[in-house]
Amino acid sequence: MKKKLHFNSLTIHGGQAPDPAFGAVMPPVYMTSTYAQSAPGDHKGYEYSRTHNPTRTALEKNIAAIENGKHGMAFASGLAAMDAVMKLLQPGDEILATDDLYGGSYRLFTKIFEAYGLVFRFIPMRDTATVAQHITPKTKLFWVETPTNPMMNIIDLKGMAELAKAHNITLAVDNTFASPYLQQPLEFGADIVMHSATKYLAGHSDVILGSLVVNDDTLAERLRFIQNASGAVPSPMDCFLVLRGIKTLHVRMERHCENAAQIAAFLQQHPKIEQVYWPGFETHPNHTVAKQQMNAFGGMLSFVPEKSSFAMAQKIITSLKIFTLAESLGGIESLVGHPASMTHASIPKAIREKSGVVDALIRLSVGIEAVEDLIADLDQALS
Ligand code: P1T
Repeated sequence: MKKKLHFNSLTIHGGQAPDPAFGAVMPPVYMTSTYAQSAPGDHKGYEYSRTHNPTRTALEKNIAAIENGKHGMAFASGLAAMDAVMKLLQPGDEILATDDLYGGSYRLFTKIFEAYGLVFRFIPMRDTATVAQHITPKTKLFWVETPTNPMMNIIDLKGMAELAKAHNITLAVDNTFASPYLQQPLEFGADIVMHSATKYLAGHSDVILGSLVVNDDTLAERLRFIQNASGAVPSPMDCFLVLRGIKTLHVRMERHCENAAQIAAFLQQHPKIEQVYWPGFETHPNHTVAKQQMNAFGGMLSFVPEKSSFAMAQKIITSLKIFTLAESLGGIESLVGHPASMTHASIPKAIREKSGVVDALIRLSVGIEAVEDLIADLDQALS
């Protein structure tokens, strides 16, 4: 039996082999929509690029390898991947989703899929026992983000998987914030792991792409059917870019995590900061779970300035010089975001504030620049 490679080798070699045509070490970008057949149905495994494309196959195999799963699928965006998962369900089915999640996910669920009869309940998932209370015979899917966007809540993946199994519920985990470098949800018993590969997997803020990884053959077949039938697939060039990004995932993540830890500590002791949300703090409500299921604490953190002052939050955001004010996260460059007006604006104010997304909340995607420069930037903005 072949010995399984370590994660830091799988990012580079997982599912990859030199291209059979000329031995290209990187998978060529197969810019083709269709493939010649020598007789009807007689082809080399590829017929039409919505169904499959060799560059996409290379990426799909690689993503499956780094998530320690069997089947990988790539989509035109993270939301397109989620859209495919929702199409597994039937009208009347209930979905329990975490109450703190990406605003676009909330929008997809409530503004698109509710109209097709799916029923969503957004609940706090920090404590598995609370989740259990919301299960009904119609509950078919758990939608989990951990760490959550943007409050950095941690959800117990093993506990959720046990609960899901006991009630025959599918557990889907959005692993965007952690990346497979930090945690591999299938290992804890999740059924589906989803990524906005736009973020850490691609890592360079130059592409939009989504992915799903599953172990179950039947589930993979159903999702592949939806992928082809609905057609929200990425271009070969985008697949190439994400594949190239993944090859450095482990070294980037190491630095993202180191830098974020130092910035979290800096903000935590700063007199003008009221609260810092980062799962690496021992005082974080689910720090113990984070330590159990993650290899480190990630490159994301959120904070609120003193007195929860929106005016001060605005002043900090606009004073930053290295942190760029922009949507998205997970790229090599540091970004600052204002969830209430940007990534989470599609969640009604009263609902988003219940989960902590107040107007004064600031989110940081800590990049891999010299941490001294990042801390100096925050220091000058805060003064
Ligand atoms: O942007 P797209 O690739 O479609 O992915 C959507 C998505 C899904 N899940 C999570 C946890 C996400 O953070 C996102 C996208 N998020 C941002 C753009 C953001 O700035 O939070």
